[in-house]
Amino acid sequence: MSFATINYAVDAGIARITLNRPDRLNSFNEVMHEEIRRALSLLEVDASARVLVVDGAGRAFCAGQDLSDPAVAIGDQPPAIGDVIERNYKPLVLRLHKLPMPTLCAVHGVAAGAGVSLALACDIVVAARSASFLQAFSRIGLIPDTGGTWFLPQRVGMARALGLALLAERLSAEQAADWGLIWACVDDLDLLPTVDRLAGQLAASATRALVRTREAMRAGMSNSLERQLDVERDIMQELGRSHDYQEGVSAFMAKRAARFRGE
Ligand code: T3D
Repeated sequence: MSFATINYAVDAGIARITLNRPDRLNSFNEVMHEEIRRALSLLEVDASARVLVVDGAGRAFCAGQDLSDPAVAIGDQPPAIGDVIERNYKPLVLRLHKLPMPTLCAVHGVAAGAGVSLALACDIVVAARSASFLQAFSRIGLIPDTGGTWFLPQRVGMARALGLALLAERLSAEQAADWGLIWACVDDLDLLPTVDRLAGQLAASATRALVRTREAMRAGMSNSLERQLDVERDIMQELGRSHDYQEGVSAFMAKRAARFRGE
């Protein structure tokens, strides 16, 4: 299947969605949203895919919403931005959150607006040292969307989340890693090799255990300790019956590398 605004490929268990509108800094327009939806539909039923990598072509990761797109452009009538969110951004975040595989985002150049939120919707974010994160929303009279008001306070705490959102100053990749917004900041030349290495590691891991870990941690953000212990018990019960648990323990006992199937 061919795409005009993204690249999508699956190779050796690693699926990759590359935002590909470099002349507009990979900002989202309607076509790109529609193509990402199509790529996710392929991915959701692709049993060979064990990890998703999201990255961007050109000099930036993603500049958020394409402000010149007719769907949001300023005209005689005010745009129905809530409809755009409902149609495009909300399903994007929810589908990424529910993918049956871990997700990894590589950020280079600038990530702005919904571009930051897209990155934060992924499980692991690695950024090049020269990258930056910009909560551009308040500059145009909007609020952090695409989950921004959920991700930011959870990752960096309310004081920093509010500072980032209200002041709309660029946050360097190094500071983002120091604050816990992202997993790691690496030298620019190391970004691709690092992401490839991590993607390979995740693709060879016990996929269901990774996905259940993510689910459990999210549930733990709103559960009581007692309820969370129940969640953990139930997931452990399920995983204890999996091939990958048997394989992991057998490999450990035999002092060999595990060959997980990811089922
Ligand atoms: O209606 C709604 O908005 C609903 C959805 C909201 C979700 C959101 O994401 S809201 C936030 C939208 N994004 C922004 O406000 C960011 C706008 N862009 C910028 O502030 C800057 O471009 C950057 C800080 C990201 C990068 O700056 P710089 O100096 O590196 O690049 P540049 O020269 O500004 O941009 C390069 C080109 O990309 C330029 O076009 P040109 O002059 O070469 O023809 C610029 O207009 C274009 N571009 C960058 N971002 C966007 C964009 N075009 C349309 N929409 C953009 N978001």
